[in-house]
Amino acid sequence: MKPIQQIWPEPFAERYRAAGYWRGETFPAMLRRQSEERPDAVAIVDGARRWTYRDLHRRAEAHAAGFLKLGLAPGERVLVQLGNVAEFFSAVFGLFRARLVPVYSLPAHRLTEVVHLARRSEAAAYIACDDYDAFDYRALGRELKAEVPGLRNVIIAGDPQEHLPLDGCVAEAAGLPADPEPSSVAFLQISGGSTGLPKLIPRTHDDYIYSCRASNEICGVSDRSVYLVALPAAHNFPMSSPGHFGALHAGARVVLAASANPETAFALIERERVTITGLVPPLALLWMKAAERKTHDLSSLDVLLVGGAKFLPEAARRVRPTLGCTLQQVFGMAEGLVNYTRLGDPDEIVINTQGRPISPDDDVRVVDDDGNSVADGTPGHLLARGPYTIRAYHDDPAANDRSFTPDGYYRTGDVVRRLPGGYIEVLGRAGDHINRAGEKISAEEVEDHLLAHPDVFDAALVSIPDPSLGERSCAFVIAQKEGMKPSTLKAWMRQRGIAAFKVPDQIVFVDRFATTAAGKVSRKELRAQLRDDFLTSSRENPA
Ligand code: OOB
Repeated sequence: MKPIQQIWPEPFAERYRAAGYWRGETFPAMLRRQSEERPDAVAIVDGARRWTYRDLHRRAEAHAAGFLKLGLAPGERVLVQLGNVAEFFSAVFGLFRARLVPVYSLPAHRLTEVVHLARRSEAAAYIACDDYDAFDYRALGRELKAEVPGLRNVIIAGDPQEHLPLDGCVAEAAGLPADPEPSSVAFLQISGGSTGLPKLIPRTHDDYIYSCRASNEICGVSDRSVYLVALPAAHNFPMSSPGHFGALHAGARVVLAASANPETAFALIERERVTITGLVPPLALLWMKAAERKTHDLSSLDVLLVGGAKFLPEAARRVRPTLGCTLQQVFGMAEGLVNYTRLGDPDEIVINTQGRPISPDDDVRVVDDDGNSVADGTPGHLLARGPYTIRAYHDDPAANDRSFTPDGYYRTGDVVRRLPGGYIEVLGRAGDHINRAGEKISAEEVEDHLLAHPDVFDAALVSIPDPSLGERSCAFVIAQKEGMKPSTLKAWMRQRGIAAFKVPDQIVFVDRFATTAAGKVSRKELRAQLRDDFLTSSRENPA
């Protein structure tokens, strides 16, 4: 088993400790502290279930002992694909306590993605819901186990069928090992991924807890806050910006929404007096529209964080008039760096920028194609280094060479402008990925799937601006055979065992791809050209 680690060069680690960012706190210690300080305060609300901090702590300890009793050994990895359910928390805190390492998979992932994550992380077990959002994860667990022989246990919350019940994975907590080291890896987050399948992001207790704690301060989260998890709990945004882990760190209450649609979410905001939540831009648009009907009392909502994709100024301007709360834009990434507009910022900043970094020690550079710093106000590539930004992905030397500079900056892949006061305006992506409502899609990965079809000769995936999704995906395909239909190819893609958001929104068949005089174009140039031609022709011939 490959060791999992995240190492900052010692002078940096020393500075981050000395500055008080890394305080030697771990997730198990954090939950224990809360269960001692506020045992009866409600930590998790999932439908009719309300778990206090004491409940959550006891359940986590029992699971920790149960997982070890199953034969899982400290340091082993466990793929977690749970929806927004209370068990997400008891299982994940149980894994932390047993020194097991959760690997977060999104509920939308299908066989291709979970197999990749399980193999790359060498996962020994898989934890999922029986059924969530009308999908049966027991069947997925069965296929996963068949594909990945090293994965020994499939553990199911709810009706397990032939698998192990999560409820049954409990034992007497006496004799648990000591808490993990604060500098050890707490979990593997997954990258949005601009090339190929998701990469694994090892985040330490020290660095992640710092980002949650600092986010709480920036977003005004205290033990009186109520955080609604509207986005998938496993995603970095609702996890740490300030997210459910931030909320738990503050002793606040976490309310789980099974869906982010306004009907479900508004009812929860009213019932639980939710004070803060986070959304991707298309959902924020939907909420603003739904709020016009004034069906629910949303007066408890203080702060709405919007991020994951660019929130346009016209939409940002409407947050307060429609939802009656303060907007905070958030521009973050699972690799680390997170930027927020601040609560007291003037409207013009909140509406037009994606915020500024969390930490005084976030070392952010904006550079040209040759790596030279550009003047503030000039577009360039964003590089980041700091107390909660990783220095390397897990087990991926090629990605590490591409994604990090020799002096340790993470190449975010984002093109930005830095404005006065260190505020950042995101202009777009340098690479070819599609940011579809906050879900990141790698052009390369989808093209690979399309090329696997026997009748597809070549394919290029590009992003097209879309009024509701921000961006949608459009595949240009050269078919080997006459008469292939977009719907047939889409249906075939859906059967490939990939997350549904990766199936192209639109497929355009073309006879050939234009090439340069030399007969060669890079994939990047080809995608750019197809996109430009498409946008020009749709402007000239609007539908
Ligand atoms: C968040 O994390 P990821 O890892 O899914 O995606 C990161 C990428 C960024 O590199 C950027 O391309 C894009 O998502 N992004 C934004 C944005 N926030 C993220 N692009 C424009 N405007 C924004 N406000 O998406 C994430 C993680 C933590 C907090 C918030 C979002």
